[in-house]
Amino acid sequence: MALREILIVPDPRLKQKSAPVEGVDDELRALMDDMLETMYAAPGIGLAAIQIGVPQRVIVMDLARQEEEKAPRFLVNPQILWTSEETVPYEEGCLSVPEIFDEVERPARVRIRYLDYHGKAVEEDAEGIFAVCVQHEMDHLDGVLFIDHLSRLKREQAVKKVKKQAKAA
Ligand code: K1U
Ligand code: ZN
Repeated sequence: MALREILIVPDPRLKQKSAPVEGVDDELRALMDDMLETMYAAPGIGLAAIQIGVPQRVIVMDLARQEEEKAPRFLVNPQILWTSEETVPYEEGCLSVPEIFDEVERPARVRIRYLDYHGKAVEEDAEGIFAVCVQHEMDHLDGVLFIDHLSRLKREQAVKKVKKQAKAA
């Protein structure tokens, strides 16, 4: 396993659309292992492959609390089959937009389909932080960041702040 570098805004690679994966093999599992290690180290609760510069439709997540046992999830070629009409606000963050947090409104519940770590097709319903995180990560696969859901002013301020942080580092 290896730690990978996380891309930071305004890196143009974060705006690209990721391609579907052909199948789940050992090479893809090695990528998912690297992504999980990178996400835990950050630390974060989710990571899309494009955030480490790999334009493939792959997501890792772990929503377990610190005191709980690790519960990694691997989502390959995820699709949203249904979204609730009800929406909920959640204060989101992103490892590619460090130290910026803001409220985004998204569907409260979604039904998703994906391939797991072993290539098995899974269909499940998500709600709460699982629904928020899966929608945030699936946005990454289409080149969309959570700040793209904010006003233009807030988005530009966020990118400016991240650039300033990078200069100071
Ligand atoms: O960059 C990412 O996509 C990961 C992002 C996921 C996310 C967070 C909040 C709402 C939606 C999606 C993060 O993990 S940001 C860091 C974070 O939320 C966190 C870090 C440590 C402990 C708990 C949370
Ligand atoms: Zn993100």
